[in-house]
Amino acid sequence: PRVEQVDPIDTLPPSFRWGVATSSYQIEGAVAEDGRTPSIWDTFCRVPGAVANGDHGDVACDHYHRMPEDVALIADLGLDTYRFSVAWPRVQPGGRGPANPAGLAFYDRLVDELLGRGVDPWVTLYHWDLPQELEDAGGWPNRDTAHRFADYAELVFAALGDRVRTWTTLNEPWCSAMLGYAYGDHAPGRRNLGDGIAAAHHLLLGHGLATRRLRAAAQSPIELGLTVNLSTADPASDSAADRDAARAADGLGNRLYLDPVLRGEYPQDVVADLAAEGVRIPVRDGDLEVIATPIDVLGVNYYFGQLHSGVDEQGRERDDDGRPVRRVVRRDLPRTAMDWEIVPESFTDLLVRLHRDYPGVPMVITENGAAFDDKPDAEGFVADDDRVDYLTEHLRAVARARQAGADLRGYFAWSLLDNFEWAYGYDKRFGIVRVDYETQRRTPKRSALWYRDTVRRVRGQR
Ligand code: PNW
Repeated sequence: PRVEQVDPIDTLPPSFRWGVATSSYQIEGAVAEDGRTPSIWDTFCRVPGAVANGDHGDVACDHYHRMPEDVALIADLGLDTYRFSVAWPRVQPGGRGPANPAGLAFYDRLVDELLGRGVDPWVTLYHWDLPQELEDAGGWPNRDTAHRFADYAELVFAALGDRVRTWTTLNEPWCSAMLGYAYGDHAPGRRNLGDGIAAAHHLLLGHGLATRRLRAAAQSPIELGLTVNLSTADPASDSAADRDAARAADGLGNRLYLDPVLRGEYPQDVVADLAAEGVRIPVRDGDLEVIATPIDVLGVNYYFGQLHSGVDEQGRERDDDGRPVRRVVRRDLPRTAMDWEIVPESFTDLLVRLHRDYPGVPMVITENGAAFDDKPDAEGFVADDDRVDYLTEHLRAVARARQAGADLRGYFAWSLLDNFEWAYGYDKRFGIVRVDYETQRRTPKRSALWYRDTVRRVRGQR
C-alpha cells in the first residue's frame, strides 16, 4: 500500500468541475405531456418480464413537475455543474420534422433555472430514449437514424446553444448498441450481434455528424464530446487463453468505441473476432473521418472492473461450437447491489492507460457511483456509509490518476436522485438524494452531505 502525506482528493485543483448527473427517462415522468411521443423505453417497459416488477418511467421522480426543487438541491450542495439529458421524443416528436416548442420549453426553463443558481448546464443529447417511430423504421441498425440524430442535435442546439457551452452527443454507445440490440437486456430488446454492431457504428456516425453540425452552428466557443462506459478487463492468469479473453473483452467493450473516435480506425483484432462470428461493421467510405471529428472532452463512466478467462471450468479453451471460451470470473471482492465488483484501483489503471493510449484529449468522469441496499430511518434519512466509502475511494482513484499525469478535468456523481434504473426498475438506488416514490419527497443521504463537504474542502472554502 502507498503511503500518502495528504488525501489525494485534496490535490485536485480549484478549476476541477464538480457535478451530479441524471438522464431524462430515468427522472422526468410526464411521458404523455406537452406533445411527447413514446420512446423505445416506454414500449420496452410494457414487454412482460423486460423490467423488474413491471416498473416504467411514467412518473419516475416527477422531475418534469419538480424541476426547480431539484435544481435547488444541486445548488444547495454547492456543485458547479449539472449533467442532464434531453428527451428526443419530447422536443422532436416521432424523431423527425419540426421542433415541439412545448417540449423545448421545459429544457429552456431548466437551463435558465440552473444559470440563475450559478450551476453550469452540461447537455447530453442522447441517453437512450430513441423515438419509437425511428425504431419502427429500423432503429440504430438503420443508417438513416444517424442522420436523424444529427438533425435532432441541431434542433436542440438552435434552442439552447446560446446558453449551454458543453455538449455531449451520446451517453454510452456500448449500452445502446449491445444491451439494446445484441443482448436484449435494454430497449428495444433485440438479440442479434449483427444488429448490435450495426447499431454501434451508426451511433458513432451519428456522434460524428452531430459534432460537425454543432461546430458549424456555434456562434461562440463550445465544448463537444462523447461519453463512453469503460471497464477494465484483466486476465484471470498469465495463460495465453486468459490473456486473449481479456483482450477480446477490452476490444468489444472499450476499444471498439475509443479507437474510431480518437484514432479514426476500428481495432483490427475486434474486426477479426467479429468476422469469425460472421459479422461485419457496415462502414462506408468517409465514415471514419466523420466519426474521428476532433472532440474537446472525453466523458468516462466507470462503475466496476472484471476478470476474464479463456478457459472453462473443465479446462477447455473451445466450446462445443469451436468458439473460443469467453468467461467472466468472479473475484472475492466487495460488491454493490448491482453485483458489480468494487475495484477503485482499476479506475486509476484505466485512466492512466487512457492517457497513455489516447493522449491529448481532456477527460471528465461523467458518471461514477453505486447502488446499495439503502435503509432509511423514520425521517427518510439514509446513513449510506457504504456509498460514502465507494465515492471516496473512487475519487481518490481519479486524483491518483491525475497525479500520474492523466488530464482529468472534473467528476460527476451518478446520480443526483434515486431513479428508474432501467431493467432493474426502482429496486436499485444510485442517488445521493433519497426519493420516496410514494410522496416524491427528496431527502439528501449522508453521501450527499459528504459530497458537499468534500467539494467545499477541496475548493478551500471551509
Ligand atoms: C449507466 N453495464 O448504465 C447509465 O449511463 C445510467 O443511466 C445508469 O443508471 C448507470 O450507469 C447505472 O447503471 C450502465 O452493464 C448500465 O456495464 C449497464 C452497464 C454499465 C452502465
